[in-house]
Amino acid sequence: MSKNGWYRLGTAALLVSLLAFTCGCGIFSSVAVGEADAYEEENANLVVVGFSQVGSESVWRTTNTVSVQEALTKENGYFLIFSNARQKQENQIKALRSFISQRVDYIVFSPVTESGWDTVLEEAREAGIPVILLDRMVNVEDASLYTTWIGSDVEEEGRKAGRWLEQYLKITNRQKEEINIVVLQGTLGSTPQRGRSSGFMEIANKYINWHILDQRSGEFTTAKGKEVMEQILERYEDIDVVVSQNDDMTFGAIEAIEESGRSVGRGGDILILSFDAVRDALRLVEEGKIAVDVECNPEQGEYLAEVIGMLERGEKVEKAYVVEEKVFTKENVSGYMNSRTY
Ligand code: GYE
Repeated sequence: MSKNGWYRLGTAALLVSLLAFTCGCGIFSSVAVGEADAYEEENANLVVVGFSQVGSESVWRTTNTVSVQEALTKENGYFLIFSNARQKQENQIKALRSFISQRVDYIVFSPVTESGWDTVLEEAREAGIPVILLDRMVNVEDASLYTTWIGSDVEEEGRKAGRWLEQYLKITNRQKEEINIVVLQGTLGSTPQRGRSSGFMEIANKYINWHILDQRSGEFTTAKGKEVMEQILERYEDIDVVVSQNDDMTFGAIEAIEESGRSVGRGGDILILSFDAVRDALRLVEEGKIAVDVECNPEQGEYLAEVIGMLERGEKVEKAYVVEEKVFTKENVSGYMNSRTY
């Protein structure tokens, strides 16, 4: 449980007791019956979880998927039904309805965008199935339509990027300069796009010399990030800062910038501010190509298992669980390179 910190929930002891609870049944009590019956009995004791994931648009996302799959294993007492929505809300709604008709014990989902969930969540409630939101949020009239949410404070992530730029301009004596900024946004209407935008703007709005030249969506992917950055580079001669709302778009943006003959980095033409902090991006922080990378922790599987364990035991859960995150720059990144697994 030490990985990235978990400041509102649980202890290692809680996780250990969860494992003891979920592994203790079925398997050992089935010795006297036939093999098929034993199999049935073993599976009957599993907690059935339907998980609708956003897609596989980024390294962050695939790490998040693996984290859930590794936590909700049969050995740990779970039967996981996984569904990949390929970044489409209609696919997620279909997946949720299919989980409802299969009468799963829990629905877990990371909503691609925030709006449009009221009806299907009502259906889940009518079926008596608790819904756990992972990573992204929904915007619903009635908050009791979901049981709890586990994720990151993406608004604070946006502020962290803004504060870094504020400090950097201060120490390099550029506070009075006109600073031209472009924002590569993630999926429009998604929690990280909205939060990282508003958090960054909260800082940017304090400075009349920070100009947001343009904001466009690169949909959290490298290909789209590159395409959008190319268009922006053609349109604007003088860009000082690119705020790219995830590392995958950053990889594409850096390619586009370098192909246009401009350079990235503190001594270069354009400063890159990025989010997620996956290993390949941390390497670019080390090389100086990404000026700052605000961490977003995708390893939420253990926390999810812990929360389901609490619900299984009839314990009260909080409405929100937020994971702790760091900020990486050239100054501190080397200490973290070896332990980064994704
Ligand atoms: O930053 C991005 C991903 O929702 C926080 O989604 C997540 C974001 C993450 O595709 O890489």
